[in-house]
This record gives sequence, structure tokens and C-alpha cells, in this order.
Amino acid sequence: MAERGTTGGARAVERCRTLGRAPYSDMEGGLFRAWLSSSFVAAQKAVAGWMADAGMDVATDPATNLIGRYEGTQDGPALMIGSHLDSVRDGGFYDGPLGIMLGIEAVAALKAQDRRLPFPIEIIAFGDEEGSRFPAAMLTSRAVAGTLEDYSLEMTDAEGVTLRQALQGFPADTALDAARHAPALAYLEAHIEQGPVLEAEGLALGVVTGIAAQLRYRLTVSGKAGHAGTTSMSLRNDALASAAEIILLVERTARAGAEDLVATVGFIDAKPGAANIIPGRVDMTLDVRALDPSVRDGAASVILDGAQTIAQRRDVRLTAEQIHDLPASPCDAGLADTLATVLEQQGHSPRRLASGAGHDAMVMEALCPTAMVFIRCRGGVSHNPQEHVEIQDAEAALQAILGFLDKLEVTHDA
Ligand code: HGY
Ligand code: MN
Ligand code: MN
Repeated sequence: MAERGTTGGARAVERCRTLGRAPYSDMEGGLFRAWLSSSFVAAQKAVAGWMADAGMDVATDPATNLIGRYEGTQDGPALMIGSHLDSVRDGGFYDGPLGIMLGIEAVAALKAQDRRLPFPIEIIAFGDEEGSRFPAAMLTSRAVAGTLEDYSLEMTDAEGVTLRQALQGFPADTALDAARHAPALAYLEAHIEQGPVLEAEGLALGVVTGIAAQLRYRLTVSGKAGHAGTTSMSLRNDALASAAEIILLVERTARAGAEDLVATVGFIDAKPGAANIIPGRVDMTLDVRALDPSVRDGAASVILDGAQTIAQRRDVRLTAEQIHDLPASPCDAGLADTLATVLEQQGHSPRRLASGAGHDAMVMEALCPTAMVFIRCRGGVSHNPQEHVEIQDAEAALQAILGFLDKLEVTHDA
């Protein structure tokens, strides 16, 4: 694979772009890399080669995560650096892979200096962070952190393939039993900000203080399908019109709440789905997030209670199934200070900011202290093919990671 990247940052960006197209995408003319799909297998092979080139021993764990290991001068808990290899539908090149590629470049830089740190380093490419294939998300980092409880091997993707079937052929234990029984030294994730703050303030990098709590539900509205031409308006139990009123309630509730409170209906499916049939059933998702869990939970109950009132008035039935509850996750204050010092020493202002987006770091916090460095992305756009990162910002992030490693090396032996 010819690579023009002259710096580690350039090569990391180049590799993310390479992974953005066939055979590393399941989608014609765009990027969708679903966990356990053929494009995922192809991407894992490419990343495994890059990890090996950087001097790492490469393996997959029982939850299909790809791990490159670079031994230290001492054994003991490893510093884990990583992010996710799966993508959202019609996603951008950098959400996930950039954090993996920068980790690989950091190890490549150590190898080039024939340098070993007093601790092992593991670069981990998580398989499923987005939850864009199966209903639950963060499955494979939760498997590593030992917090994977609410999942089923029988859950199905949009084609009706069960997780059990999808795992066949992977060296994965069907229990996804990848829990680490000893804490890691720390987990570091470099990730595009996926928001507008760094760009608005003319900053390349930021230090993440914490990650918002997120609740996710599957809502089902059951009404009565009927003839669109003969059923008078007063006699309808229109599931889609009811869902529309609920969606506006979701938006109104979030707008009225705290600045960082967000709520989204990202997926909706109306059945039977014909122009001349009143929709009898709607399935949709509800995603509610806030840094303060009580704000998140308060908004979720206002929405769910209000939605039930709408359903009763419209004589339809509403069921709400919680898909996941990801608690708010603080990054380790000491590691955030270390990152902030490194940024300052490298000429950046140590801007600290919270993350509304979820990341594997919020799950890994159950296993070890976590740190995240945010990288400016154009227009704050993400989960969109327009996602873009500048090479010099990726290079700045790589230098920050290397600076962070230098600090850990010193404190580790202290
Ligand atoms: O949903 C999220 O925040 C992340 O992109 N999975
Ligand atoms: Mn991500
Ligand atoms: Mn994402």
C-alpha cells in the first residue's frame, strides 16, 4: 500500500483515507464499516499489517478486538491507546480510525528510536463502538472492561443476522469474554472533537474533561393500519402522526433544558410503508445525553411520560425498551493535567472541554484511568462524509501523544 505520509500524522491521515473506501467499506460510494462484516475483516487485516510494521506483536481478543503490543523494559500493566474500527452509516474517515492510527504512529516513533518505555503499550482497535449494526453499542470495549452485561447473542442486525451467527468464523468466544482481570496502566484515546469548539477558538487540540452520560431507547408506537382513502381523520390511530408529535416533544424538551442536554430520534421505520396505508406501527430510537446524569434522566422521564400522554390521547400504544445506559465518565484529572502540560509545552493553549459524543474511553474508565485528546475537525462535522481533519492537526496530536508518553516514562519510575 503506497503511502505518501512524510510525517506520522500525515501517514495516519492517509491510512484513515485508505480505510474509507473499498474493500474497507460495505457501502457503494461512501463509508459504512459494520462490526464483523467483510469490510471489517479487510480493515482488521490492513491495520494488523501496520501494527506489525511498527514493531508490535498482533492478536485479536475473544471479543474480536485487534490488539498490537509493544513490550516495555518492564512487565506490568500496559498503557492502552486506541479507538474504534467500525463506523456509522455513510460516516467520515476519521471517527475512530484516527485514534488507532496515531497510536500506531507513536509506537512506530519509539521503534524508530529503538526505544522501550518502562511499561508495555497496547494499541487496541475496538470492533464495535458505534452500535451501527446491532442494537447495543460499545459492545467490544465493554467486553474488555468487564462491564458487558445487557446483550444477547440472539440480537439481530437489519438483515436478521444474529450476533451469534455474525461471530462465526471469528476467533471470538461466543461469550465475548475478553474482560481484563488486571487493570491497565491507563487508556488514552485521540479522537476528532466532532464539535465546533476547537475550530471556533482556532485551536488544534483540546483536553477532554469527561464524557456525557447517554441513555438510548427503542420506542414502538402501535396504532391501526387502514385505508388512506376511506378512513376519516377522526377514526384514525395513525402510528406515524403520533410518532411525529412525540419527536417534536423530544426536541422541545431538549431545547428547554441545560445547554449540553441533547435528545435525538435518529432512526424511524414506519410500517407497512405504503402511500395509501395509514401507518400501523412505528419503530424509532431515542438518544438522550447530558454531562449531568440527573439532567439526562430528568429529560428522559419528561419525554417518556409526555409520549405516553400523546399515545393515550391518540389511542395508540407506546412501548419504550431501554437499549443502553452509559454513565457519565470523567477523565482522570491527573492525566488530564499531564496532557494539558504537554500541550502547553508544545505551544498549544491547554483548552479543556467535555465530550457530548460517546467514546470507548467512557467504558474503559471501569478498567483504568482514562485520558482523551481532541483534534479539531472542520466545521465540527462528523458522522458525515464531509468529516475532515488537517494533517498538521493530526501531527500535533501525535506529538502530544509522544509528549504524554515521555511524562508517563518519568513518573512511572519515580
Ligand atoms: O454516539 C456516539 O456518540 C458515538 O459516536 N458512538
Ligand atoms: Mn468515535
Ligand atoms: Mn461516532
